[in-house]
Amino acid sequence: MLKKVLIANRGEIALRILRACKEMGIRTVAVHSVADRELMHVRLADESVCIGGNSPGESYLNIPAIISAAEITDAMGIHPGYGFLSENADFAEQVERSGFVFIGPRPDTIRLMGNKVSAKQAMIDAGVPIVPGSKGTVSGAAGELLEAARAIGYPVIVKAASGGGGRGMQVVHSEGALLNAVHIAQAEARAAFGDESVYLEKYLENPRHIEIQVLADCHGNVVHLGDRDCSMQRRHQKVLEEAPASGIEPKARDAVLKACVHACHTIGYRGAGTFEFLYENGQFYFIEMNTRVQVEHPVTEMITGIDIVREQLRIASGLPLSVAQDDVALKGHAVECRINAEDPFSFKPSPGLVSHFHAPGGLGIRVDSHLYSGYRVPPYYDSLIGKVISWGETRDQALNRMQNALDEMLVEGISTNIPLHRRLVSDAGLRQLDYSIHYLEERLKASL
Ligand code: MV4
Repeated sequence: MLKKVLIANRGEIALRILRACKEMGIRTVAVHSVADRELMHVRLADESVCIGGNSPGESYLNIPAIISAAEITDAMGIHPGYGFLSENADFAEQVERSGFVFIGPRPDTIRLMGNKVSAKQAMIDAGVPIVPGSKGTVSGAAGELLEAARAIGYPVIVKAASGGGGRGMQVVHSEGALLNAVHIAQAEARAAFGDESVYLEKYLENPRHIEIQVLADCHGNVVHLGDRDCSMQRRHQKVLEEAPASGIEPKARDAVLKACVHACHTIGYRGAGTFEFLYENGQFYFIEMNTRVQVEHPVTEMITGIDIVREQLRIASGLPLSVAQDDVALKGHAVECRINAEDPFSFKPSPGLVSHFHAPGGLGIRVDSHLYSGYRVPPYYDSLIGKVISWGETRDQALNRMQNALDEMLVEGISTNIPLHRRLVSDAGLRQLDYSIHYLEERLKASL
């Protein structure tokens, strides 16, 4: 077992990783920026190292500083959390070359999935259903583009091969708009990722976003932990997630779960991973794979009883998964509300002093948050200040418990999106499963 782990992240996920390490008897090293000295996990870690200034580039994205911190503290493994360097193949490679264990997939797997075109090809080879689209990347040549789009059928979507998470996409409804959209997408992709390659897909108008959690060890064992529905989003930021996804065709779900497990075997996947799909008219269409622990992993933990971070630490230690597929039972329903320090109407970030914090509780309620009374939310990082997760025997019970939890929760001194969540969990469209990925933005326009 890894004896000492460096946590290369901040906020709630750093605390989440620290809790798993402590439970397993693994010593912890917190690395933090100047502004993050007062973070809860920094106080609780066995050792801490200030690795640089407040901008992410000076600290949480500063590869030499993080590896130096691992060297001086004699850490064995590095857990990247989510965001920051978690899906940076070069970081994973440098971690391993420096003699540490990267707690995640092999660097070449991260690279394979980081390029959305090679990820889709890997899924084709493994028999995972994908969104129909161009065969690989497309050049800017008019003839090739028009032919590819005509074969797919309009509307089409232009995506950056190095993109993901919704950046640099263009929807095209007719032939006349195609060339210009491709050129815009290429310019944006070059500016954002230093890689102008783009590809085309059939644009699905009203899908849901369903994702599948997997775990794979280095002994050839792979399990899936069921699915999640992450359709409730605004500007590509998830707001509320659930497990399991409701109202999915059982045959299509069984098939896609098996296909994901099979894909892990064919690519030799290692670690925790998430297959992202669009789901429309009873069909799953793969779009991307995430090679990290996700913000919404707790909803899966709540319905399986499996600690995903603990499994990551076991896998990185060379141990087998603690469960076989037959041991994985999905029980009840879980909902997660992401709590952000932001104005609930304008969505403007709201950093500052949390004068008072009171976490909700009760049966079936979990709070993953680094907040405490007197904590100052710094303005330099994303606005997630915690997650409230509820579990119930049924979806309605989970949502009712969430309603109570949100009513109890107090975060004073800053603005949060708790008022938005209180309206959302009682929203008729959400309760009746009558939504797509566009639902929340449409409801917000109608001032939910
Ligand atoms: C799509 C799509 C419709 N059709 N691809 C956005 C984020 C990136 N991961 C993929 N995204 C989309 N890809 C096809 N072929 C619609 C979206 C999309 C979306 C996907 C998931 C969750 C929220 C979304 C919001 C807007 C658009």
